[in-house]
Amino acid sequence: MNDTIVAIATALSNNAISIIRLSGEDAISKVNQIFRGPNLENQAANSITYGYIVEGDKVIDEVLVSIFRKPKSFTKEDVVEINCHGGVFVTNKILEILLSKNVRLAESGEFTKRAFLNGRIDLTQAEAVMDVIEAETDNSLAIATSALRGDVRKKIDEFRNKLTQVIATIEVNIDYPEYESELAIVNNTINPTVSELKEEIKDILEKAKTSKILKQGIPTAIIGKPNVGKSSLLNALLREDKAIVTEFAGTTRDIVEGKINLGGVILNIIDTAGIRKTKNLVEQLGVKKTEEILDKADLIILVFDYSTSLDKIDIELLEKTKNKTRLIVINKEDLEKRIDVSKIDDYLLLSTKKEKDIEKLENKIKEILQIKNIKTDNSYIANARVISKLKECFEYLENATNAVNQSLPIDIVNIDLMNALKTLGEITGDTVNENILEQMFSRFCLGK
Ligand SMILES: Nc1nc2c(ncn2[C@@H]2O[C@H](COP(=O)(O)OP(=O)(O)OP(=O)(O)O)[C@@H](O)[C@H]2O)c(=O)[nH]1
Ligand SMILES: [Mg+2]
Repeated sequence: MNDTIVAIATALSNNAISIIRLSGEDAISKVNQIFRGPNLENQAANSITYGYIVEGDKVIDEVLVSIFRKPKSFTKEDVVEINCHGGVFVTNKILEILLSKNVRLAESGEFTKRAFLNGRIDLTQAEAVMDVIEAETDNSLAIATSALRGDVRKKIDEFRNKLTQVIATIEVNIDYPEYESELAIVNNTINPTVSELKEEIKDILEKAKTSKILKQGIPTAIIGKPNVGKSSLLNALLREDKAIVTEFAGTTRDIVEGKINLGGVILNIIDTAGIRKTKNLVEQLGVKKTEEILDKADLIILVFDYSTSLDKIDIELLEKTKNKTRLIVINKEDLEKRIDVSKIDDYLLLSTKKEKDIEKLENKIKEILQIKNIKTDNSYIANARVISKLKECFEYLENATNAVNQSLPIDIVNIDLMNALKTLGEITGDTVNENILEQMFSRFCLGK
């Protein structure tokens, strides 16, 4: 039997309403002890009751109390939600009173963990709860809600069923070898199912890169020599004066970050210190950081100045970024031309001061990243843990194929298939160890 837990489910800042949530055997009776109004223990499931939270004779707040009775609740236990006024003080006060009644403060993610342990949702859905909360675009939200509704679970269950049937056939053969020949099992059962599963998993893994981009955004770095207008470019894209812009070279010393939403894809943009040979230590450190960022970025915006000629550093930067996904911008088009563009194949000439140019820049980025026609369906899976488990599963299936090709006995093939099946079970949480659960739910917010 689970003890009763409590947590504040809403953000702790002065708000219109806060929600304090309880789950467990005594959830209703504990709240009833500090409630003045109709007896909560007699209230129906899925009801809301008006009244007051009291401490002794003292009224603490006027509240609405929602009651969900097991098993029809988020955790499959009795759940109570107190809607109180959204002051930080009053919310904490009600929490304290409940704690003093021997209700335990919930750990991060404990409500969702209970929903999982009590079998209301599987691990992919539990993870999707977090993904919904963290979603920042329509696309990432669509992927997360699809997982929350159980689409990932259904897909994995489907894979597991197919694999289980194959394994069952093999095991029958091991017990009753006279029943069907090994060759027939390989041709009629193992080969068709394994290759079908591999195809489907491959499709998911191929889409995973896009899914990851949709979920996490694209790390993008603006680089170039000092004073070419990198910070101006960031500000123009953000439509906000976030980075400091001056006419002096070496203005940006530390990185400045911003996010933009381009057609449903988030670009996590970093403005960097201008790259030059310098004796100034602070600036040198900034430049070193820039090089690290260069490695991590998936899109580089390399900026040159239209009014100055290219020098050694510019050529070096062109060289350094040539194998990266990059966009070359030649800025300050409004000034007199001094740049020689013969060394640059593809670039966008613009001025950060012109809104029309910034729109052109956005379209060019979309073109480079091919983010025009992203349509998400339920084969998009963005969760890193699920993806890595699917990779593992694919490898076991690949081993099984190799074993078949080497004409190894089917009980050897079966070992790989069993491992593949176990990996799928880890995705949904049917075969999962306590450590993974701990790790996963500790990422959650309190009260979730
Ligand atoms: N004429 C003109 N000036 C620009 C344009 N874009 C930026 N500038 C000016 O160029 C100067 C440098 O701009 P910043 O954005 O600070 O350049 P930066 O590349 O971030 O420079 P550091 O941080 O020093 O590396 C400022 O005076 C800007 O106003 C442009 O399109 N045309
Ligand atoms: Mg700058």
